[in-house]
Amino acid sequence: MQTIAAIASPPGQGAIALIRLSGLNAVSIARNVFVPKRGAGAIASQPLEPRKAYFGAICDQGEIVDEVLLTVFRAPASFTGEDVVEIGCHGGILVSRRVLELLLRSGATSAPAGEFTRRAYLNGKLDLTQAEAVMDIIGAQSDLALKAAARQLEGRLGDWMRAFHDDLLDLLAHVEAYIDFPEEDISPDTGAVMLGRLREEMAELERLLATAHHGRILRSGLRTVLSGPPNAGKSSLLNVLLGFDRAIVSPVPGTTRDVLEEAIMVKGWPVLLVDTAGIRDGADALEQEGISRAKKQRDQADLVLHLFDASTGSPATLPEGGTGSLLVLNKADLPEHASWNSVDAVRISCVSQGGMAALEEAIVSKLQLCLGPTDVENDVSINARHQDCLTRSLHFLQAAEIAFTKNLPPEFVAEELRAALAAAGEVVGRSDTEDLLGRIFSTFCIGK
Ligand SMILES: Nc1nc2c(ncn2[C@@H]2O[C@H](COP(=O)(O)OP(=O)(O)OP(=O)(O)O)[C@@H](O)[C@H]2O)c(=O)[nH]1
Ligand SMILES: [Mg+2]
Repeated sequence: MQTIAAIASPPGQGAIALIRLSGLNAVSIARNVFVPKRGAGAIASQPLEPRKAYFGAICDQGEIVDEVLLTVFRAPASFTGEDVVEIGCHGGILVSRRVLELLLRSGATSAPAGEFTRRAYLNGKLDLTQAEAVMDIIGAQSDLALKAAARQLEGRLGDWMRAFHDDLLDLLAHVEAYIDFPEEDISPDTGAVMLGRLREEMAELERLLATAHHGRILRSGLRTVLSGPPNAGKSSLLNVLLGFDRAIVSPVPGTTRDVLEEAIMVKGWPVLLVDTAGIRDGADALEQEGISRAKKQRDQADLVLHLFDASTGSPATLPEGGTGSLLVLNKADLPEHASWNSVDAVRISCVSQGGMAALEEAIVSKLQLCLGPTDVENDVSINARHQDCLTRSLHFLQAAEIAFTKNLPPEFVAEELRAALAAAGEVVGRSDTEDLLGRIFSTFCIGK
């Protein structure tokens, strides 16, 4: 593997920039351009001790580029599991680029995106869920998303998956034993115990799969679609909640055509606001396209804010209430039309901004309803990739259950269990054949 180098801090100006090297030649490449000023490392023949910060200069053919702090981490005790050197230079765009260029000229190659974490995974420092958690931590937009990502980095999901994997492997080992010793029939008692265990595993998996919804809301926000007739004030509300003029607002009905999406925080919860075209009959072809997009968005929403202009009469039928629906009456600064008087709704005004706190409260309580009885402070929450692997795993377990209940030969059950293991193993990124062999021949007492 090549020794890689990259600027690890974000582009732009700051107090400090961090340049990172990883690979077999990381230390020798760094030594080519680094001249320590003090301490043992200042003598060229003496190695740089790991985990010690050295003050010195990065030099280009004798000319100082910048004064830096350099730290060496020796394999395998580093983030990537390889030799790693971190160089903290001054946080200028040009200076950090110059340091990187020097390292590349001295033999490092430029690291592709995610390469440091990929190497950490390949070297067994992280499992796949932890590698993903690194990205989640960097991308976290809310306290809760950050907490969930930190739990995942800690290995909570990985631990869960390993326990699940081991239980399933045990079950498979038992089934395999009956394949290897066909003269021993599975007794009805043993069969019932095994089926019971299989069902327990399925229930566990279903519980974990149920956190996908929760995980999606934490990662990308509660998908909240602003829907309603033209001129109700949907785009105005988007702008008020965002705090700046994002969408065009006008008294002409049918102003919004395209779907606009913006992420906001509502009392610490991530919400993805979606502004859509006003829905009405008799629109021209262009507006019709907007309306059909608006309806599609409404169908995909976690929460629909049904917005109406309270100064005009209410429609003959009001949208149905429920977990994913909230009735909002706008323009409360104007006299309310009598037809709304007995209607239970959140009343707001985008002009006076009255009622916004109540609206935020209502959105958060809907969000909590949407999440269901999960413990957001403690539960793991899976992402879309995990959901895909685990859904496939569950399908194979269901097939195994059918094979079991139909008394099919154990080969059929084993086949499905193996497929379920492989699919679940993709979550943390492990291969199973070796594991299974180890399990059967060491811990499982097959020679009885
Ligand atoms: N008095 C009053 N007028 C408002 C309020 N909110 C919006 N308006 C006005 O209502 C008109 C329509 O507002 P928009 O936000 O463009 O309405 P919309 O629902 O996005 O309309 P379409 O994009 O056409 O579907 C504009 O003239 C706004 O200034 C409010 O709370 N009070
Ligand atoms: Mg609009």
